[in-house]
Parts: sequence; structure tokens; C-alpha cells
Amino acid sequence: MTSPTGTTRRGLPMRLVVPVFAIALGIFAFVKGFDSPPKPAAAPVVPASATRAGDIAVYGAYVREPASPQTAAAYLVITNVGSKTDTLSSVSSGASATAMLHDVNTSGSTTAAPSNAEQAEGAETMTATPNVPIKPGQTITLKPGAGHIMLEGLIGPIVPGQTVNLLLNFNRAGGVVVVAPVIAIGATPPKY
Ligand SMILES: [Cu+2]
Repeated sequence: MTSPTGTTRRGLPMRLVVPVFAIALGIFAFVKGFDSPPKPAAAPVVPASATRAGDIAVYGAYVREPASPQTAAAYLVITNVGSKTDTLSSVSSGASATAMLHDVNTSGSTTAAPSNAEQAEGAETMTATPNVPIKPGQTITLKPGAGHIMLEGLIGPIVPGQTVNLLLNFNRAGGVVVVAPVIAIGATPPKY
């Protein structure tokens, strides 16, 4: 209710109510604006056990015991903890004649893997991923259904209990040697 003199029922003059509301809105917008855009992204969290080289951290590596004597697949997680994009340009392994990146999801997102993904990785549908750019703060996860390192031309049998040395070459960080344990065909892989 407004009286003819321009005051509300509780006596607060109408001409004050509007400015007070406007100021409150302004403060809200100012505080919001202050706290959202310039906020630096939180540093990515990597396990203390990660292998580090420069701004690159690699962890969770494992090789699945192969069903075939010719090829095996390795999985791992790579995080760029720095402020510049780095690129994984090649891989090699101490257990095979060649090693190649296959089907790596360079967007970094890891959708749920189909349950038969590892078997599918023995199929002909795989495509090589020549370069994997990793943006600042980005994590690239190689896991069944979301990329792997294909080890082809195995030098000898790969059995659980062994480890496989993987060399990952990054344009900025250089070579990173990762020791990947071999896990049994039915064993549960590291969770990531
Ligand atoms: Cu493959």
C-alpha cells in the first residue's frame, strides 16, 4: 500500500526502496563478477606415486596379459600439470618391436567403456593416434574403450608378475620412462 505522500505502509519512503534494491543488485553483480572469471583453474591432482618429467605426470600404468603371443595393450593416465600444451609424439617399449598409440581420445573425456573393449582391441578396427596434444591441466586417460598403447611383435611371453618398460616421448617434457606391471587376463585393473 502506498500513501499519497509516497511512503510504504511501514513508512519506508518509496523513493528509497528502489535505490536500495538497485544497490543490492549492483553489489551482487560486482561480487559475482569478481569471483567467477579470473579464478585460476585448480591444479590437477595426481597421485604421489606418479612418474614426473617436467610438467607431465604419468600414473596407473599396466599391461594386460595378452591372449595372443603377438600383441599386448598398455594403459595409463597422463596429466599436464603445467601451463603450456605438451604433445605425446611417440612411444616405445622394452617388450615389443613396436609400440603405437591407438584410438586415444584427445578430448580427454573418458566415457564408459564397453565391457568387451579389451577383446575389441585385438580387432582390426583400431586406428593409430600419431600425436596426442595435452592442454594445461588436461588429463588423458588410456583405458579399455578409450585408447591404449599397442605393443606389437612381443619379444617374449608377457606374464603377470613381470613389468614392461614404456618410453613416452613428449615434445616439451622429453622422454618419460614408465614401469607398467603386467596383470592377469581376469585381474581387475587400477581404478581411474
Ligand atoms: Cu591397438
